Amino acid sequence: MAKQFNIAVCGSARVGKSTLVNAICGREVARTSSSLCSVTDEMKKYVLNGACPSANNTASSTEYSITIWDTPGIESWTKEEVEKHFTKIMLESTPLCMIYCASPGSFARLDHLKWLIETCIKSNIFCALVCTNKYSGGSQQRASVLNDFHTILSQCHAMTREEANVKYYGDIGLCTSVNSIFYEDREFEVRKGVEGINELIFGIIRSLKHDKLIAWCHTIADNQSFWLTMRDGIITLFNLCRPVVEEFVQKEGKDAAKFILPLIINTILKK
Ligand SMILES: Nc1nc2c(ncn2[C@@H]2O[C@H](COP(=O)(O)OP(=O)(O)O)[C@@H](O)[C@H]2O)c(=O)[nH]1
Ligand SMILES: [Mg+2]
Repeated sequence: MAKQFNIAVCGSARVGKSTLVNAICGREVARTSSSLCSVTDEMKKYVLNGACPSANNTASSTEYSITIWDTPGIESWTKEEVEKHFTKIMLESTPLCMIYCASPGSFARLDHLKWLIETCIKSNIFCALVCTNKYSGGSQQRASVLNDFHTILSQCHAMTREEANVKYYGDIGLCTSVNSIFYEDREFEVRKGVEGINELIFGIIRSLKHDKLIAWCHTIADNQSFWLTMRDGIITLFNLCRPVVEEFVQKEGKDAAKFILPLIINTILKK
């Protein structure tokens, strides 16, 4: 039987949740929409299936299945809606990570987000708060979203690190801003490339442990750009956390190592 993992993506309609999921996975997993009438009341699930060949190249492989839960395109997140949808996700699965998206100027209510984060902390679910489509509003609006994220996370845990535009709050969560696809504003002649995606993925890698880390690596396995760009950082990181990996291998047995090592080795060897 395949190992099952879940990731929850939350936030209002059209803030860029589906676009972010595709940018993280490095391929088109979720359908995005520019249409204003794209609002549906359905919970969407994207299932990534795959198998990881064993380290010694025998025929055996470990199968895995990762479900990404996309909350419905509701217009505004009332407390009841947030609780209803997230409780539904929690009943069906315990996500390894909750990715909350808000774009500059979008409707983001701190009290709702606080409930969501507190619920996640109780269940040991890592929270990544992302200011999506960062150039879609002014820099002040962007700063205000990031400031809200910082305020709410620092109420739960003091900030422990800030690096590459990512703020970390212990093993509870992080916050950052991204531009998931090319941005162009013809009127003001502004053009921006993809920004912050690799840093977000890397931030989550360095925050998760054990089987959650493995599942996250599988989620981003097809993201060539990430593995190529962040190669040096990944090598350093896995050297640094070697004791943890060794402890894990001892505890969980060789199967776990077979699961993660080919993935890391393959990506590190790629030029
Ligand atoms: N340039 C740019 N456009 C984005 C970004 N994120 C979302 N969009 C656009 O915003 C619209 C809504 O995005 P979508 O991912 O469907 O939002 P969702 O309803 O939250 O899933 C689409 O037209 C996307 O192309 C981004 O980071 N950069
Ligand atoms: Mg969507």
